[in-house]
Amino acid sequence: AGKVVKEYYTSCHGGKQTSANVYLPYGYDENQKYNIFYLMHGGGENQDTLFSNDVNLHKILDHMIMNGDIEPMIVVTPTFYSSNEGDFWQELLQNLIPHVEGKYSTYAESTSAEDIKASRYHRAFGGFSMGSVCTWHTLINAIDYIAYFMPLSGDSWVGNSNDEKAQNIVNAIKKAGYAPDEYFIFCATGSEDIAYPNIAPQVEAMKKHTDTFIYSSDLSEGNFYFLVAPGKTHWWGYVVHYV
Ligand code: FER
Repeated sequence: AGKVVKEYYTSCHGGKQTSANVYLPYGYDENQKYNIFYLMHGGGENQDTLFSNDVNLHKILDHMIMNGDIEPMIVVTPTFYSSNEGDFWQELLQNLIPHVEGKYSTYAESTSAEDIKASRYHRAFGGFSMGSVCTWHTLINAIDYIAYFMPLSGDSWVGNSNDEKAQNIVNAIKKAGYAPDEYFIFCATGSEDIAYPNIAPQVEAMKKHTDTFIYSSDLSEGNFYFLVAPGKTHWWGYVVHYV
C-alpha cells in the first residue's frame, strides 16, 4: 500500500491554517520524479473524504499502480473551505503547490513560478461536483501551471449561458496562448447524475469551438472528452471509477 500523510499549511485566503492529504505511492523514492494530481472534494465534504473508508481512493490507486494501469504518482486531496471554490486556485499556486512540491519529489525543479510552469505537463487538477466547479475556475486561472484537468459531475460557473461558459474557457486558453496539444480536459458524469443537465449542454457548447477543443478519448488524437456512465448518479462510489 501507498502512504497517506497529512500536510498543514497556511492559506493566503485570510491566513487560515488548513491541511491537505498527500498519497505517496508504494516505494516512494525521493530520488525519483512523480506526476502529481490534485483532486478536490464536493460540497459538504473535506480533504479527508477521498482517502476515507467511504471512498477508498487510496486503495484504488494502490491496485492501479500494482497492476501497471498507471505509473506511481502523488495524489493530493486539499479542501476549498479554507478559501472558496472560485478562489482556491490562488491558494493552490501560492501555498499548496509550493508546500507539497517543495517537500515531495515531482517534476518541478524548484517551487518558483517559472519551474512550476515548466513542469505543467506533469500536473493535473480535478474535482467532483463543487470540486468540479473549482476545477473549471482553476483551468481558467491556472492553465500556465497545469496541463491536465478532470472536471467530474459539475459545470463551470464562469458565465451564464452554456455558450458564455464555453467562450470564457476558450478566452482563457487563447489568452494563455496554448495550442490544442498543450492542454487536456477529461470530463465525466453519470447519465442519471443531477449535474448531467448542467454539464452535458456545456460540453456541447465547448465542442462548437473546434479550433480549441479536439474531441477524442485518445490523448494523442485530441484534448477533450466527456464520459457519460449509463445509469450512474451523483455519488463518489461511481465517480471513483471515472477517475
Ligand atoms: C453542478 C455543479 C455543482 C451541480 C451541483 C453542484 C447539480 C454542487 C452542488 C452542491 O454541492 O450543493 O453542475 O449539478
